[in-house]
Amino acid sequence: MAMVVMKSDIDDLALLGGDPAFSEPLHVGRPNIGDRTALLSRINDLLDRRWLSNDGPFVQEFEQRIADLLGVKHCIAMCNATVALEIAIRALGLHGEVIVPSFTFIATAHALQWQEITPVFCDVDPATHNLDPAKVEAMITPRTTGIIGVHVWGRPCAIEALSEIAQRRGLKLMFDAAHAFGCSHCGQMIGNFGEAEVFSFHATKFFNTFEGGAVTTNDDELASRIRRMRNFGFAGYDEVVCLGTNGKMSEISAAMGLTNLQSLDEFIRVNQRNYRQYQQEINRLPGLSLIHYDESEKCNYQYMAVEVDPQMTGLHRDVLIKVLKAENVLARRYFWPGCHRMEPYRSLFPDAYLSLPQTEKLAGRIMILPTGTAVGEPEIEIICDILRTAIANADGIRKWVIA
Ligand code: T4K
Repeated sequence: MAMVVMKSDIDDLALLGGDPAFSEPLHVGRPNIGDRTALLSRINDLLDRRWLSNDGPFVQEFEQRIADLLGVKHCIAMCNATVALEIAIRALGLHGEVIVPSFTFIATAHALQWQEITPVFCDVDPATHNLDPAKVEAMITPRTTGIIGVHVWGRPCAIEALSEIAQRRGLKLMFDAAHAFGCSHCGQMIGNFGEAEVFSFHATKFFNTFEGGAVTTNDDELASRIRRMRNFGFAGYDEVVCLGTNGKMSEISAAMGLTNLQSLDEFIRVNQRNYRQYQQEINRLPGLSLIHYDESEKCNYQYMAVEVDPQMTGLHRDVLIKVLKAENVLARRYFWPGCHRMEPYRSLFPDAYLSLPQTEKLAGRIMILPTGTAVGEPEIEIICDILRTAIANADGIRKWVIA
């Protein structure tokens, strides 16, 4: 990655006419890619076998490896996490209303609405960015059948509190664990909680299978139902026993997954190193705070989520994102503006924001900075210099942005 000057003066900033710090864009979701030779050899194998999909040997091996890694009885690999969510939701028999956070990727809500189940948006705890269990109970109505917690940034939800509510109120509980592959809670791997958990192995996740996802569960009967639903409802060659869809993972995705599993520890090590560097640098900057990862648990450190307090920085999060973009640093605003402010939910529930004050605040303050194997020490140092220079010159930048 070619770079130019360090940023120390307001005139150095590209937004104000300086040269961009990076000659090529620095992305948040740059894929981690493991051993190419191993991947190409697996691709040769699958081509030689002429077995490209439909529960092939790589998919079976991949599922077994994931189940072993997570210590869970069943892993059902899927084409992506959105379809995996849809299938898990249907297999659990959810209907009517389901409580979800609005502070999540749109797929969590869409997976419900797609099957005409109403997502009821519940506010999050500002300390964890996850569903606030104290607010969940008030959202339950006679139509509620379940709760979907999301382990946002890979930090586990309030699992015990949500389980207690679900049990007491006779609701199903599942988790969108799209961010939480490789993370643990109280020493047990995410993948074991609720009735089922759903992972994403999309290209932008620290562990990817190009596109992909999985449902994990310790429930034998639920696992069989999900397997059948993933394959059109087939129970044998000619026998269809239920409604199903096509959620299958392809062999080439499983080949990528098996290859990337070999580098999993390395990907996590790099993310952790980046996290520690960001932590040191960001926490010295007034008004910026990097989320805290519990290093006593297993953690993938994949999202460098920074909360911007505009009162202290003198700059709104969106202005900082503009400053970074001019330097070719493509920070992201996950999950702005919140699902409730996106269609169809904005039109369906125009007043939802009234019960989502923490979601609204967070969605306006979080920015995600680049990490992963495409980012190293020098890049992080420059990104933090840009932020430092911008905050130190907040007045000048504000005048420039307003002009
Ligand atoms: N639940 C939750 C909580 C989720 O966060 C997600 C997905 C899901 C469910 C559904 O999972 P999947 O059905 O996708 O398996 C990205 C990802 O597409 C999405 O998977 C992810 N969450 C979400 C948080 O981020 P976008 O719209 O930001 O993607 P995009 O195309 O803007 O890419 C992000 C950055 O990565 C860009 O700067 C470009 C870069 N990039 C992207 C790809 C695909 C690369 O450098 N190389 C690439 O191959 O959603």
